Amino acid sequence: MFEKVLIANRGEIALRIHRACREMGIKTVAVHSTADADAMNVRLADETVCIGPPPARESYLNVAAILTAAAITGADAIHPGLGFLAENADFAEAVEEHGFVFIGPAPEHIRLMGDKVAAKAAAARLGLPTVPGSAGVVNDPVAAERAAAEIGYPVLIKASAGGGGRGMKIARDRAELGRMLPLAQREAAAFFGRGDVYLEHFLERPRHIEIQVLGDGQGGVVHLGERDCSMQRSHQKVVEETPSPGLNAEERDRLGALAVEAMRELGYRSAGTLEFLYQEGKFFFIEMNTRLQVEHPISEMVSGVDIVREQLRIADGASLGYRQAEIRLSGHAIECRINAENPVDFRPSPGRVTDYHAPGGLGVRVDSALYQGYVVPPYYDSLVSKLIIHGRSRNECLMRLRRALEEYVIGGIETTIPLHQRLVAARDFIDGDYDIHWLERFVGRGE
Ligand code: MV4
Repeated sequence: MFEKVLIANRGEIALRIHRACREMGIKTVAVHSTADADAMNVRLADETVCIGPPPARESYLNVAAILTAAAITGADAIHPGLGFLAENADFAEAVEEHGFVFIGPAPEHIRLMGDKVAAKAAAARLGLPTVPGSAGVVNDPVAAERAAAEIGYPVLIKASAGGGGRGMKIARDRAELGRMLPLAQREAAAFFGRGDVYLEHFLERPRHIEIQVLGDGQGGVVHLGERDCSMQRSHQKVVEETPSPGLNAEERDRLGALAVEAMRELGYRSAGTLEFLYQEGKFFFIEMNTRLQVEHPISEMVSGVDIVREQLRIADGASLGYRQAEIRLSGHAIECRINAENPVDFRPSPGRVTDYHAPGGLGVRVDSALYQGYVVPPYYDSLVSKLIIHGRSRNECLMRLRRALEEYVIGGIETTIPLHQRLVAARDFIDGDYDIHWLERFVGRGE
């Protein structure tokens, strides 16, 4: 096993990775910007290296600085965490070229899934159902009209280099397609540096269902169940749960078998997530994330599998060592993402945490790098804590969640805890009756 791992990230996820390393007897190197010198993950690390000023471009995205830090500290491997460089295939290659192990998938798989058109074609080849859409990139308006007529309106114009919803445009008829296509192309070029777009039939009210997989790149693949991530606004997930209240056992098993078979065929290594839209009993693959995800803890809570530990073992060349039949998914888990934001208008609320008390008790997990006196910097993502609850049933999970939200004190900054308190009292959420648009309406109504 590695002796020393460099964690190329910050905040709660850097701390999460540090914890897995510690338990395995692996020394950690925290790299940090000048804004994060007092962060909890930096305090706990065995060694620390300041890699630049606050802007991520000059620190957490600074490949030369990170590789230099790995060299001078004698790290064996680099864990990219999530965001920043986690899905940058060039970074993964550079890590390996410099003689370090990249704790993640093969660079070719990161590259493949980063190109949404290529990813969709690969998924179809691997036997996954996809949304009816254009055969590939359509940049010509005449070809787009022809494709849309075939697919059926409404259609969604998506950026091939995109993902996460940026630059998508709906067209409900031919005239709208004519207006939206150049707009989508310009936005794609501006956001992602490549104007290529493709078309899909627009699903009006789907759920967002994703499935957690682990592969060892040696033929071993398991899934850890699905997660329902439909509770989102502005393409930011707010609450995630597993199992999805919208699926039955047959649908769940069908999705699991499809995902495992596809990943075995691909020879996938490390943790990954396949994203689907689910509507009227059908799944449609949309994207794959080739990284650890923010919401991975809910899958850990129901499976008992430490996903980061598995990433470390797999990167070290170990095989999975267990089969799907040995994975028991037990009970229900929900994660609330707590952001340093105003809970009504979602404006960022950085600053000093004057009071801090985290909830505890049976089935309660808090993944956070907050502490009393910590100053939340204004430069990064506003996620400051994840409250993760497990119960034997969804109802038990909800009762614990309500109690834990009442206990949680984060003073001095605004957080989204009050939003979560309103959510757990909402009838539709209690009933599990929501789709990807539900939260936008709930927030808009201010109920
Ligand atoms: C869709 C869709 C409806 N129909 N594709 C948004 C993010 C990106 N990953 C894919 N997205 C969507 N793709 C088709 N053919 C609706 C969305 C979508 C969405 C998906 C998942 C979670 C939240 C969403 C919010 C708005 C739109």
